[in-house]
Amino acid sequence: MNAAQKLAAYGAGLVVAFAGAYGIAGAVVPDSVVAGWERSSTSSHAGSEHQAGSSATAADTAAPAAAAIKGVSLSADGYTLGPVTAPAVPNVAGNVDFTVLDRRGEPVREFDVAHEKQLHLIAVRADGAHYQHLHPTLDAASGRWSVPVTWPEAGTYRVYADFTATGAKGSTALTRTVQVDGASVAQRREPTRTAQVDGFTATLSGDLASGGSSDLTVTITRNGAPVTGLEPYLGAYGHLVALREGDLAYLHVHATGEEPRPGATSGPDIGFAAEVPTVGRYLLYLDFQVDGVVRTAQFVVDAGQGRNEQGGNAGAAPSHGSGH
Ligand SMILES: [Cu+2]
Repeated sequence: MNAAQKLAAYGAGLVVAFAGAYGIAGAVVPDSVVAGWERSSTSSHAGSEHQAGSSATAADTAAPAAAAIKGVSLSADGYTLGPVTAPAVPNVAGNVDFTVLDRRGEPVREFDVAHEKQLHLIAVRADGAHYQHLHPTLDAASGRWSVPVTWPEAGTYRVYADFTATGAKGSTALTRTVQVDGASVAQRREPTRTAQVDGFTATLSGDLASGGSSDLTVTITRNGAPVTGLEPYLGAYGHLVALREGDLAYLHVHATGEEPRPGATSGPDIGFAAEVPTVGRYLLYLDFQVDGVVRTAQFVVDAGQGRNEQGGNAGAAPSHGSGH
């Protein structure tokens, strides 16, 4: 087939190509992975099963991966994040207010609970500083979400609404920018795998690789001693958000392992399965809870090229343990 014929056949060819991929690669691409592609979900709960079969071509795997990139648009999956009102200057308490609109422009009023909340709101300055993870409340009558916020410094902030509308096939992450007036100096982001927060030290181990699932472990210590009192937070012992430096694409990564039982504790390790779409630098934010207080540790990690993107197999499916 020459280039022109390929172009002409491209639209129909997509369907055929996927059907072919299922047929040829059915033995090496688990149904759960296909279902994941169809949901365009970045959830990593099934991460251990994500591996590209050696018989699948790069094109077969590249298209679903590209479709899974979230949090770079104010509109996706038939939903739109309406205008966001927020304090316009730093150090003034106010509210972040917004609605999620459906295809007809009507406010969405019904949401499913995911990770214990109907909607997760992430706010971070464009340089990766001043991360906040908030849980707005919904006015069910109007569909308006609201949560108190104070911006610590001026700058351009990105806010992400991560939600599953009732009836939707999966979760959606929409984003807008919020401008906070005043002078500001951007922080430079260099790779770091150790974070100090409130006397806790969080250390990240494991490597990020593009195109597949990467196992990461965060170890929490306090004064050099392992912390074994990690408490469940949002249905896990840790809550990890990854943003891709450059476009701040949003990757919501959750802890691996069983959902903790209420009252159970864990530590000092928290395991994650992370999927990053490309090589490059990623900003990681880990929320963890000890003694009822949620703290955030920040890491900066450079992702290398995944083995499955070099034509080989992604490797054996890792077995995921939860925190120990
Ligand atoms: Cu949340």
